[in-house]
Amino acid sequence: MHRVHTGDVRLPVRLRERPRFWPTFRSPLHEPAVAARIGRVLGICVLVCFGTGLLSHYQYHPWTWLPEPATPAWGYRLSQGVHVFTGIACIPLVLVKLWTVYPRLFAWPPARSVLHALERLTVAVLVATVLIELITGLLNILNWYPWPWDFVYVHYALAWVVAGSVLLHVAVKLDVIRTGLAAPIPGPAEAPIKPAPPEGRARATSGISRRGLLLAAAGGVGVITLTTVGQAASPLEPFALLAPRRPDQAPLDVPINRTAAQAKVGSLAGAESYRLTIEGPRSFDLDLAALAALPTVDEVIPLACVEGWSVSARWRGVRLIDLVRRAGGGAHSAVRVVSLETVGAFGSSIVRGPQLGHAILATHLNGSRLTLDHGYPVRLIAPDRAGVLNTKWLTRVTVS
Ligand SMILES: Nc1nc2c(c(=O)[nH]1)N[C@H]1C(S)=C(S)[C@@H](COP(=O)(O)O)O[C@H]1N2
Ligand SMILES: [Mo]
Repeated sequence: MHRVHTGDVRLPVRLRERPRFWPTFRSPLHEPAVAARIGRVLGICVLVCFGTGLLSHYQYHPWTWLPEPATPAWGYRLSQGVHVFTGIACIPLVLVKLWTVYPRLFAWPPARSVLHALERLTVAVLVATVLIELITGLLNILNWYPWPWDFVYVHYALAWVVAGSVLLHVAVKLDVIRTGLAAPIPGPAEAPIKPAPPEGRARATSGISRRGLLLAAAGGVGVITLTTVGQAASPLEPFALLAPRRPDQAPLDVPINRTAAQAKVGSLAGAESYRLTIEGPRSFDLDLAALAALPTVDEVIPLACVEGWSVSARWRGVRLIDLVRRAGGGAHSAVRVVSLETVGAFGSSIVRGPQLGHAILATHLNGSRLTLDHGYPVRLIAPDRAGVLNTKWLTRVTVS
């Protein structure tokens, strides 16, 4: 039989010919000029999202030799906000990008060589992991975890696979990307694309120009950003139609991540017999009256949740470092704050390094006594710190 040489394997001529039923695509919307332009913006969003995600992960699992910073107070708010909004912006971009390149799925022959087959496999991994990453991230924003595994762990591990696959993809496609970006896209005067005459079962798209498609992608990103960013940027709050938690609609202007009833701490936190125990070389207890008699500070510190909302708030309470000193510790101590809430991962957190000097055991929020849902009688708040680490309903502080 006659054979053609195609790199590292030889295909029989029979296989080289596209079967008659196989679809073909002729719309210029599927050209590399469009795919590369969307891909460039998408790639930047993915990398920024990856970098800010690493910063957040570092807060969760601090490297012991490098204590978390405390300044600027809004540092975590900014990096977390950028993470969530670049991630959300990726969703329309990925959909448009997949749409521009999906004809490649029907390339014939499906694989020209072993290397080509492997390359297609890496694209499949890239698409699958990006979609899982975006969907799990989005569901996390909606506070919905319809899976049995640990979100944080899977989201973090897959992020590395995504980052690696993106780099590999860019490396493999470098020539196509270069040519695509160099090819001009006609301006608004361009006539809508006429469908090419069908050949076999050819598919063609009509009605929208290449520039129109790029503008539509940009519009999609704009709309989704405008309707969500209000949960972190106050002037845009009225537009935050898609944001599940909006500071302007929350008690004391701070959204409640988890209520006292959900955490099953209501009766303990609200009890007259409440005591805060400080454990250290010189342990002591504070009841509500003793707590209220201590000197307080009043500071504006943002609260930034990994679920995408953040808000600046005024907190009043006792400096944690004052209690730590009284218990026999100091600025070098690692301090664990423990909640009345005993189930789940949010029951305690560690404060140390620069954050220890700035941390407040807050009893008041935005001028009012803390509500039960915000962590009454006392909760932690520290600057430049992940929201999840600002433990509510404290019962114990352990100095070591
Ligand atoms: N004990 C306890 N502390 C907690 C939580 C919790 O569920 N339980 N949620 C954390 C999270 S994820 C955030 S974002 C903040 C939210 O505080 P707020 O509900 O007062 O806004 O509290 C943190 N402290
Ligand atoms: Mo959170």
